Amino acid sequence: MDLGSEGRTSETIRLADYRPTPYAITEVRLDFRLDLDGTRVVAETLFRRRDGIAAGTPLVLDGDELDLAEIRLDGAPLPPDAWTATPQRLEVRTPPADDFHLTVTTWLDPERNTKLMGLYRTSGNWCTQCEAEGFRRITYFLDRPDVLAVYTTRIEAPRAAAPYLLSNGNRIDAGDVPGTDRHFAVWHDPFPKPAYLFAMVAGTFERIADRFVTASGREVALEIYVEPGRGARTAHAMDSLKRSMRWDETEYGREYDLDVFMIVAVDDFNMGAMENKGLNVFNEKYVLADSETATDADYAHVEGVIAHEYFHNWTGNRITCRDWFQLCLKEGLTVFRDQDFSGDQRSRPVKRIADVRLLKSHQFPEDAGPLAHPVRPSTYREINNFYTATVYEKGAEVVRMLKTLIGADGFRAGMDLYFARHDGSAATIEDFLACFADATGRDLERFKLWYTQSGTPDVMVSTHWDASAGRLRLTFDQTALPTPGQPVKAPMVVPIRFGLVGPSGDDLAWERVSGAEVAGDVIVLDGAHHEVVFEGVTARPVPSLLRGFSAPVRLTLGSDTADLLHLMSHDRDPFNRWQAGQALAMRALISGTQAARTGQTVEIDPALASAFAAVAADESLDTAFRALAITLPNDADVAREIGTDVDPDAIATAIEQLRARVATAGRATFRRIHAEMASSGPYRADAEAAGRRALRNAVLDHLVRAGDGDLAAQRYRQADNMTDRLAALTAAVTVGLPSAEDLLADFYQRFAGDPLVIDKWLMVQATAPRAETLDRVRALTAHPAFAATNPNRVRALITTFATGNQTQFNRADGAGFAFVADQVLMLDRINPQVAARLLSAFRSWRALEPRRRAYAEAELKRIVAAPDLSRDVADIAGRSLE
Ligand code: 0A1
Ligand code: ZN
Repeated sequence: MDLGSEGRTSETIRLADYRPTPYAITEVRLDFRLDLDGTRVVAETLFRRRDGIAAGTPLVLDGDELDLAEIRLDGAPLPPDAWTATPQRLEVRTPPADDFHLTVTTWLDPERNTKLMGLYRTSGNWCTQCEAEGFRRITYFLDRPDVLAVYTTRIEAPRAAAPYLLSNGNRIDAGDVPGTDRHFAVWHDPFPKPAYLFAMVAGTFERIADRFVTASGREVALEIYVEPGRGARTAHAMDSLKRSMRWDETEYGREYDLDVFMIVAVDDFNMGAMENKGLNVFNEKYVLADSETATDADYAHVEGVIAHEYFHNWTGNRITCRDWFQLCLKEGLTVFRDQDFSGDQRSRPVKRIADVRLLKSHQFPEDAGPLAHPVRPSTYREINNFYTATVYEKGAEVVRMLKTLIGADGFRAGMDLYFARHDGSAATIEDFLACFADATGRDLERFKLWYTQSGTPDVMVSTHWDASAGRLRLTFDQTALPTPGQPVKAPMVVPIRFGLVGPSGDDLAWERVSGAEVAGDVIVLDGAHHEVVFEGVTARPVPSLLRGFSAPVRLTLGSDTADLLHLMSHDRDPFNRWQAGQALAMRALISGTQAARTGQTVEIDPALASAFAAVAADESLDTAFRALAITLPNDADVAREIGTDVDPDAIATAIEQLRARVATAGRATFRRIHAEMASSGPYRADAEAAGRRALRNAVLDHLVRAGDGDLAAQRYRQADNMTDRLAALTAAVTVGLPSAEDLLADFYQRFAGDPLVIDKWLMVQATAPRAETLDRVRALTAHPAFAATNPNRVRALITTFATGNQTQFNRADGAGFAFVADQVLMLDRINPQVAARLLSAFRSWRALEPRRRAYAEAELKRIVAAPDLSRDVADIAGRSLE
């Protein structure tokens, strides 16, 4: 059995078992000697016994697949009986009573490291990834976030293979190694950090340099490193970085703290990007953008991820997490900050709608299925499996609710206190909440349930209007279904932002309100049942509740169609205007699905069909908002809403019918808008131009379905940017137009050799809702553009098929599940993280109708029974079946 410093077996790790390490590490000196056939690492670590720990207590260090060459203590070789080592663990039996140095030499083979954790090679360059537990694949260490040390890193490599040698902090030395073709660089990071924030990169890059002057007048060098030839595509990333740096100064008073801030873009990366101190490593997908190769959505993602990683410098790096259970402390908070930043850069409501769509499509199903876990979990088997929508997106919603409850000033005061109290240390959720409680005097004990209780609360609302008394009664009932390990739920604190919309569309006033805490335009529910009574309301109100999606709950409202139509055209809260349209469409889709299962067709209210055209034409609204408002719920949205006994084919039929109605009812309007939104003049990337493209492409989608198929091919051929080209291609392939094959072939030819763009080509094919798609996806796994070793390629083709193609992944014959399960088992040998993420596509299997459910279960059981599974895949498969 292998016990590392956390007492880890392959069993469950528990928050309740947290103990500090017996030894602290104050300093680390790393020496990387990179060669084409292998790497030698010498790590010299200074240990200090913590107060209260008995002298002679064994020192146990974590390792992972390590090859130990040598070990020395205070410079001298250690006798064989003084230590034991396996690839997973190093123990020094009786360390000295006083501070001591341990010098460990390991051999690494980055070329063969397909897990992309620790030191690996990508496009011929060397690169590290240490979060969460990758540092232990470089050397034996106390590899946990509460062990903070100061790092000095020397890198030596052949000059020709690695002209650039980078690590955290500031560069303090560099030069040639005399008499060789090698050179070196030495980096020193003065800020103590946990090992997961360590990074080292060496290789051949194109470097783009700029500068930033901080609010206090310090000059910071900004450097972006990309594959040679790609430098011209970094302008948007650099601009986003500068705007992020300024924003953190103005909004939070946080300045950057080193002399240089570097971003390196790599092709092989398990996630989006990584916030290593001073040396962010990015999946190149979130750095490179130009009009020919990136869509407007890609531009927004680059901006958001650059901001996210930069903001981690304070929320994550300067203040880090005590243990991995506290992951949301850095992630939820940093997502909240990047969302807020992006909201400031372009339309805030449009950004909010996009964030809520992401939350509902990724987090809600997670919270409703076997993989549900609290924002702060209390147990885990494999931490890599907890970089989830719950920790990130729901974690951000919790911070947003906190701000709603205590107000903007209280929130800023709490954040200031958080930075003042915890800078330079590793904190917990309790520490974080205490700052807001102390800064505002508000008791947050009950609010903390959002961190510890999983599942999405259901809030049912019923409305009673007494016209003669001018009284409105809103009855709220809060419940939550059981989730794994949590059979019984307590009521949460739910802030409901609201307005009472009057007949003319304006918000009505009231004289008195009782039944719950109401502060400004927020009702705070904190019990299972509330009757909130408004008195002195002068006209019949239509309640607009959960404005801006003020809490991550499922709100069920008894409103009738007329009320929703009223909100759809009048609510002054744009989020709820959008939401009202979606709710109306959803009702039609749910009855349409029921009808499709019994072979009937359902009548769709003509008022509903034409309401979409009316919003599309409403020029008082932002174009990007109009585009979202006419985009109907997709099949995953409907499946989630139905929740049990789901038949994806019936849902697809209902969606087809509603789309056809909306498209037919709106055709004249959509054609007019399509013409009006055509751009004159050259391409522009700004929000206004992007909004026009979004609206034009949203109406294109409707028109293509209403018979204007030729428009797709025409738009594809005329396109002078990727947003338009991809929208036209997607419409053609999704609808199955005769031109689709030609357009696909053209797209491939234009962009062959540009893997990020070819990913889009793979994605479009993987999402086509047709029976042939599975064979096509299978064939594409043998295409030269595909590589199972590259996470972006796998995600573009296979993960997109499993998560973005409801009818074909969930095929009634089970073939979609079988294919994905085969891929999971194959990928598990290469990269367990990627395999485990793909496997989580099965998370909603219990919601399916019985036949599909049986097929999915059989595949999960086949995976569980397979030999030599990684901990990552075994954990997801096991929990999926629990
Ligand atoms: N902290 C990063 C996410 C991240 C997590 C694990 C990784 O290793 C494979 C890489 C990145 C973020 O939130 O951006
Ligand atoms: Zn993050």
